[in-house]
Amino acid sequence: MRIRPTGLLIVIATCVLMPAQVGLARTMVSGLDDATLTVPGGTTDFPPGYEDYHTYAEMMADITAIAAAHPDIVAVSSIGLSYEGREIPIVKISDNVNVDENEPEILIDGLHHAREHLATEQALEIISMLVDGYGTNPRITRLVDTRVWWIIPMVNPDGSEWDIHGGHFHRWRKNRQPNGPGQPIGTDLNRNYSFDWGCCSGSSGHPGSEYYRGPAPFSAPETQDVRDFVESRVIGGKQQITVHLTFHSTGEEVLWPWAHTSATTGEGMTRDDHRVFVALGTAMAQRNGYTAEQSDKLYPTDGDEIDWMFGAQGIFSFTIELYPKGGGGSNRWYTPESLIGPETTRNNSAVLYLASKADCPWKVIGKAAQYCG
Ligand code: 3K0
Ligand code: CA
Ligand code: ZN
Repeated sequence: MRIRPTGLLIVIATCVLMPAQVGLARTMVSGLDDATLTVPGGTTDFPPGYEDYHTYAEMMADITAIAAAHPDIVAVSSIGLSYEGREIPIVKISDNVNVDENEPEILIDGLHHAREHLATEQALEIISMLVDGYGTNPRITRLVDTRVWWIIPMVNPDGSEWDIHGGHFHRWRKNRQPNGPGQPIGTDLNRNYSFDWGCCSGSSGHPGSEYYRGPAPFSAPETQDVRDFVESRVIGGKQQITVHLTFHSTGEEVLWPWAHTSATTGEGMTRDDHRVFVALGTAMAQRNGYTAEQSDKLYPTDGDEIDWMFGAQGIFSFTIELYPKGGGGSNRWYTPESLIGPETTRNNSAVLYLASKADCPWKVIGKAAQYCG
């Protein structure tokens, strides 16, 4: 096996994840005052009845504890800071986890959108599934041994904390980056990626919009962090990550690129690539009971993550919209905590299926020999 240097990642020392974690972030960031680094309004938990959801601090404590209990297969590091200076952690799961082995890689992220808290729970459930199944479930053991899993449970920690401040929900979507004096706050992180940024009426140029794309591609620290991490996985000219899932809510959908156009080919997407997307997406939807379709069919978006993942990095990338199905009203993101378990474990089979294809996604259309030698 090829051994590589650790590269760009900074391993978070265990001390960062204790209650003093925000203190450590403070030492790493200049020019920020205490107010920007504490939870707004002194919030310590989710609103009443939703306490089973993970706050940023609880998420950090959980993944650190899991890594400490399973140091052979779990490592936590950071992809960088949010606008307000919070570390954005990434969990690596694989055998020989401290070695950069030459194994197919799968990337999973959650919570681009602040109020979609179930997405963080989904990422944490996948971590638990892998760790609990390792050594007991043969399929999971094999998929940990032969893959590298990268999991970013909370891309938008500032937004998540803001959404729960003051003991009630705020239906917040964007990050918490200011847009200048007198302007509304925040960028829609899922409109801020550079691939065909702002091309196609799938985002807004107005800071007041929920879908504000930001003043420039990758103007948000959080999307920069995701970009820099993914680019750091290009080794010897080859992107090591082959498949990617980003979790959102709501709608119960499995969505693939393109998101900005109804075209099924072009801009680097071949007919075979499209067939791979349809095959993988349909197979995942059979496993979780969701609807499978091209992202654009839901509504066109531009500057979104999956278009960049495939268009710029060649990664087979899907948006999964979690429970509930369509409709659901203006509080549809706030799924009762009793459903966290059933509605996240529901996706385990789809996730394992995708990981099983990470060695050569084209094998699902019978073209492994042609594309993967
Ligand atoms: O790839 C996509 O189609 C993203 C869909 C996503 C979005 O960014 O508009 N839907 S959400 O905002 O309701 N989670
Ligand atoms: Ca490994
Ligand atoms: Zn979303």
